[in-house]
Formats: sequence, C-alpha cells, structure tokens
Amino acid sequence: DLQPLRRALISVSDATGMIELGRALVARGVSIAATGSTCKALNAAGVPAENVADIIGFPEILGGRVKTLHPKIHGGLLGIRNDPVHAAEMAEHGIEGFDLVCVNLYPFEATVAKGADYATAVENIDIGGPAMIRAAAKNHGYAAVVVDPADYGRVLAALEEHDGATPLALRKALAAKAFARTAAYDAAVSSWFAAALDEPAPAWRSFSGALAETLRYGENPHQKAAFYSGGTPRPGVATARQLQGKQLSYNNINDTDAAFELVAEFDAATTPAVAIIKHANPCGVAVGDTLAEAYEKALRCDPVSAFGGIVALNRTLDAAAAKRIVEIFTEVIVAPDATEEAAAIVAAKKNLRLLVTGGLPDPAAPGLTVRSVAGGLLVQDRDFGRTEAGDLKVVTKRAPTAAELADLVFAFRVAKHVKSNAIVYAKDGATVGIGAGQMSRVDSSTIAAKKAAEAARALGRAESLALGSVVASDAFFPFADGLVAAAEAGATAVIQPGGSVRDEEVIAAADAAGLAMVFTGMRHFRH
Ligand code: 93A
Repeated sequence: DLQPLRRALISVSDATGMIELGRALVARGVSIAATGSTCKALNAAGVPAENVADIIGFPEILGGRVKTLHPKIHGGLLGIRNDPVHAAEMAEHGIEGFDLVCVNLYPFEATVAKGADYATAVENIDIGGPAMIRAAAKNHGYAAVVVDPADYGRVLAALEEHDGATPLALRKALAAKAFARTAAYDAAVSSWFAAALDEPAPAWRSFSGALAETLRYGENPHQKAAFYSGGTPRPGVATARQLQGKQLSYNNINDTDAAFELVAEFDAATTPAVAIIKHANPCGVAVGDTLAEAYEKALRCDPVSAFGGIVALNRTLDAAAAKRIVEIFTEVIVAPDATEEAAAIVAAKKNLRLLVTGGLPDPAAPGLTVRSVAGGLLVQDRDFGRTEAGDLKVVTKRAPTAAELADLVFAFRVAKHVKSNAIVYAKDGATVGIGAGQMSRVDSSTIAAKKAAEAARALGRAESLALGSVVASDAFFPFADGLVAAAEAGATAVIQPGGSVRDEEVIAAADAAGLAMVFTGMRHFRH
C-alpha cells in the first residue's frame, strides 16, 4: 500500500505554500517537473525543477492553452506501474511515472466573481489542469493528487511517517477530494454559462456536493441525516470553523445558514447588524452603532422567541456583544470572526457553539438553491435580488421621510429572509414585529402587529412598538385590508412590490390613511 515518492509534477495558479512544498520534496530527494510559471517561480527560489516543455520536447503553445496535454505527461500520470505491458510501453516511449501531482486550477470562480467579461471568463476555464487531476486521481493506486494547498502538510507528514512513501488510504482520500474539486469546478463553469445565456430553465446545470459530516439525526430524531458541502464556495456555515460547543444539528445548520445569509445583507463596513433566528425565521433583526447595540435592539423585538435562538453578526464578534449574548440561552453564534476576549467570554458556556466563517457572503452573488420534491429536485437561482433606495417608486401623495426611507429599505431586506407570507414592522433600524409563514397576508399582518404590542408590554410601554413604524410586505397586498390593518397598528409608511390588479385601490387606501408607500417591483417569496 505504500508508494515511494520519487517524482512530482507541480502546476499551480495559487502559489500558496508551493515553494515550501518544493523545498521539502527536494530535501527528500524527489525530482520535480513543473509548468512554465510554476517552474520559473520554483527555480527563482532556488528549488530545482524541470520545465514540462523540456520533458515533452514541445513548447507551450496557443497562448498556454496547450501546456501539459501530451502523452509524456498523461502517460506518466495514468501508467499502472506493476502492469508489465504498461511498464514496457512507458519504457519504449521514454515516459516516467509521477508519484505526486499538485495542481490547482485557473481561478475560474474568482474571475467570474470579480465580474470578468465573457472572453476572460472563457480563457479561465482550465482544461489541462482538470485532465491531470482526474488522471492522477484515477491512478491513485500509485499517484497522490493534491488540489488544495491546505493538504501539502498532510502529504509531507505522511512522507515523514512512511519513510518517503504515501499510503494508499491517503491517496484514496486525496483522489476523492480531487474528483469533488473537478466536479465543483465544472458545476461552476456550467452555472456561469446558464447565467450568461440567461436560461429560463436551468435544467442542465450540474451540481455536486461532497459528504462533509454525518449528523446525529435530521429534522426529527427518527430521520437519518448528513451535511454535504459543495457548489460555489460562499463564506457561511459550510466553510465555518467551530471554535467551541457540541456538534451542530441538522436544524442548527439550517437556522445558522438562514441567520448568516440575512445578516450579510447589511454592509459590515458601515453598518453593524445582528439577526436572531428561530426555526429559520428571524425573531429580531437590527442595525446599530455597535454590535452590542444592534443585539440589544434585535432582542427587544421578541425576547421570548429569542430564547434558544441562533445569533448572527456581520462583523467580528467583540467582547461587549459577547457579554450581552451569553446572558440568555443561545444555541449558536455565527460571525465572520471573533476577538480573543469575545471567544473567552463565550467559552464560559460549554454547549454554546461559536462559528467563525472568515468572511461574509456577497448577497448579490449568483448561486443555486436546491430542494427535493417527490422523485426530483427543484433548482433555482438563489434570491440575489436586492433593493436599494434608488430602486423605489413612490406611489402615494406623500413621499417617505429620510428616516422612513432608511427603515423601509431595512424592513424589505429583512422581509426577503422571512417565510411567506412575510410582514415586517421596523423602526429606527430594528424590527419591532414580524409575521411569518401564514397562509393569509392579513394573518401575518395581525401577528406582526400583535408581536409589536407584546414587545412594548415587555418593555413596560403602553404604546405598541409599531406606532410610528414602517411596514414591509414580501409580496403585493392583494386587497386594501392588509394595508389598512398596518395603518391601524401604527405604521406610517409601506414598502411592497406592487403589481396587484387592485393596486389603485390599495394606493387610494394608503392616501386616505396618510401613509407614504413605495413599490419595489421585486417580490421575495420564500416558501
Ligand atoms: O490552458 S490549460 O487548460 N492547458 C494545459 O495544458 C494546462 N496545463 C496546466 N491549463 C493548463 N494548466 C494549468 O496551468 C494548471 O491547472 C495551473 O492552474 C496553471 C499553471 O500554469 P503555470 O505554471 O504556467 O502558471
């Protein structure tokens, strides 16, 4: 099961750790072959490596499109060493085997994410790299294939332990990861094509996931469950580092995702934001001058439901916010990062999970959502629609004030993350009443108003928190009744997509109640 490592092939776009790897391999007497720029970088750092162009006796051509697509490379990757026919053919054609292949691909995903033009995106579709990765992964009986610089250390440790050889178990694990990488890479390319073609029915897109973790159980204890990661890497629950606490459950992962995607709607550079989630719906969301203030405001919306919730923050968790959060029972805290002091405060609560993601996802980035139905999968673009103040159309006699406008945009961003029918009351950058998941919009309005009144009572205030608030609806008001109810609850301004056949009636009711109303032209159903 041990394969001595004598010859390595390195071809990387991301040079992280590459020189150190080359040095360590050379120190073990491994000879290195490398593609053009990779070879130059190794040589410049004093690491001896041979250019593949010299090995194959053929220059890199077509502007780099053909560098490694040659039998001397692919024969070396695919040859079965203990097969006498393979061995004879390799000897006849002067083909030497590769025992280690380190390839990372042209950065297609990052190039597209940067908004590259069509031709640049196409040129960043790596052909030779995936071919080498797949060849070496198929031939894992002999070759170790590394597609992620994070695995260099693992390979070097194995060489140390096994006297310069790689064990089969490691080569198998690396091969599995390699195929997951090329599958995800092709999925990214095909998704980009679908988006570029503006395909209305992206049925032919491919998606893939790799088993990340077996979970204790699913939504309920009698359901088996597992977590698969894959697709476009977005900072979030799939990429998070868990600093402490017990294993995440199926529901925790689902709720944490909902929480983090919501809080990412707010620009971390200018606006500290906190979302508290229960059963995938927010029970409090707020922005503030600090995270602690935002948490305080979010908690006020529904302190009863927040018990046992998931708290997401859009900035590095600091000590002040951590202190406040640990005061009530919380299941998970998720943030881009945490200060040492904050982590120490959370550490006092043994079971509380603290996740750091390393960044915030781009809410406008393309991607897919997948859900299963009996016998099939329903696939759609993720809801990356975003409404800015400039997109709004004022439809009432009265235009919203600047303060109302800020709250309207805030409330609509929150409503996007509330299960339909969604009604969100907000004031001063905080939700004050949320109605979620009702079959009738009026019921959601009633519940949201009731929540705002309860929140006021909890604070010892006589007047509902909805008084002087704004209200957001994820879809149009089909009749004036929902809007009239919102006005009665105390809302002074309304944000909704518009587009009902009865818009005229609804606008007239808003005018009659002295409300300011804006249309977004974009709906955010979430079922
Ligand atoms: O243009 S390619 O599709 N054709 C190839 O033959 C080829 N061989 C390696 N891309 C190819 N590669 C990729 O080049 C590797 O996947 C790697 O990302 C990059 C390294 O090239 P260099 O060392 O010249 O920077």
